[in-house]
Amino acid sequence: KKSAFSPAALFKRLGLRDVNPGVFNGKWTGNGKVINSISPIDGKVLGKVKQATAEEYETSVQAAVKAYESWRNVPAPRRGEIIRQLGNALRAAKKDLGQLVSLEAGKITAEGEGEVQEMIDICDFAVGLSRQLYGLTIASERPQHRMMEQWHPLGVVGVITSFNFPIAVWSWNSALAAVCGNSVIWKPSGQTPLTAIATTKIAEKVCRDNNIDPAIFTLVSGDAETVGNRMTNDRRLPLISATGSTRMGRQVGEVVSKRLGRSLLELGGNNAIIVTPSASMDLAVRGIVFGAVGTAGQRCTSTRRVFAHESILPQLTERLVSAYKQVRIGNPLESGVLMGPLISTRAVDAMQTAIKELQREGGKVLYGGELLSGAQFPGGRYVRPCIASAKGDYKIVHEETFAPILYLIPYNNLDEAIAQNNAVPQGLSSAIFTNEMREAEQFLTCCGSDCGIANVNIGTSGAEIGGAFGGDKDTGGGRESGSDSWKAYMRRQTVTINYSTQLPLAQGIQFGS
Ligand code: UN1
Repeated sequence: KKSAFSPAALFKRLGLRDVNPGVFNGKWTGNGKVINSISPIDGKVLGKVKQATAEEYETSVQAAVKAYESWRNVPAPRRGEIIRQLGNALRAAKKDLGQLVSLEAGKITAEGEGEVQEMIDICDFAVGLSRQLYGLTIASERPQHRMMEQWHPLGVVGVITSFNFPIAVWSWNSALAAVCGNSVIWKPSGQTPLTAIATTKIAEKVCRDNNIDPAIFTLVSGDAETVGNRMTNDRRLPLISATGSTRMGRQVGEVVSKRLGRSLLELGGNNAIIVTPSASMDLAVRGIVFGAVGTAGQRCTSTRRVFAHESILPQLTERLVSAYKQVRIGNPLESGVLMGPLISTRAVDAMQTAIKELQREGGKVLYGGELLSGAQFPGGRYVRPCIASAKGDYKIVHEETFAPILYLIPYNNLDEAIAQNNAVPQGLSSAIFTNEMREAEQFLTCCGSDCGIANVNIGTSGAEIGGAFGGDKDTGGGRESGSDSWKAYMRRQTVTINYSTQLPLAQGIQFGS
């Protein structure tokens, strides 16, 4: 009997094979190390990917530079048209690509498709943006002078992505970078190389249909040594946009800043929800469960800490435990399943270590946390999501464990809860559930949450693409996706034009006669 997630037909539709070249720079190549893409669903090999050699990295950068040099001359709205077509191609492939995300990253179907929807949304956003790359005009202090600023493309943008949003984060960067006139060189996660290949094939076809050099969307699969480090050190890449752990981001940031390049970092989160006595318990429970259990706790926006007012903590705990008991765990492609596997057995180990550490510090497991075994949980990556009681100052609570562990922490007054929200190194997402206008507003003041994302009566995860996405402190400071994040992919040029017959100097300086 064939297993429910036999990928053969899907692979064919997406142009994948058993062994796939993992480098695209106008041509598909890959003569480096061959890696396995392992499905976390059953721990079996989904397919093989031939990664880049050092020489192929070099050829790829050259191809991306060359593609940029003609792409930057294509008018921005015309670049938008290519991205509009990319959005439509993604619409057509939504189910297939979503399923591949499920196979390779272990997301449930709704979340796999949701990831593709984020790609479609950012394409739409970028199309509009392609006619709105506005600069300012500025009043000059000199007569018959005009000042303005204009935005030019940067060049080749390096994009490093993580397994948990294996393609959406590429699209946030690439759709914007492309309408801004840049080309992109992409190093995908070694855990999700097939989704990267399938996505690049879709982008390649759109380019070819339009006679655009497809190397504007260059792909270089490979490890840190062969590809990642070369990218961060490469002066031909003026911007490196990297998503992943704080440890990785610190390295990237250091190396890139040493050559005075720009980096756009989306690193760890340690996101908290504050639940006040006036909150709607129903909303809070739903927000917390989606934030903590969704994507098996492997979003950078996942809810990891809950600060509940001590008067409602017992009730909230009970509601959460009973909601957790309803969560169906299993093959993420099966309907009704809400939580799939963790990405790797290493992630399972990290979760177990964190739980032990928590207990050592005095915390208690209130529900779950264990590794699941048995025929319906093959591959050793399925866990029961964990609810634990904790204190805000435990060391482990200040760390981001990329797994479904939720720390429940009592608080007594809101100032203290906000202080604890802010007491961790990370600063990505945060939320308050309250029906008290004063509490909500306090949370949003300059003395409130210190995170890049602050929500009221919405959980910490599941942001729309229209806002700027990112956070401060150890989260890295980058903002990507919506709002004016496009400016990160362009260089600003201030222009002063003199249309008089004199040469007046600024600040009224007289220089000679
Ligand atoms: C990530 O986990 O790296 O806000 C990105 C969210 C998603 C994106 C998460 N839209 O949860």
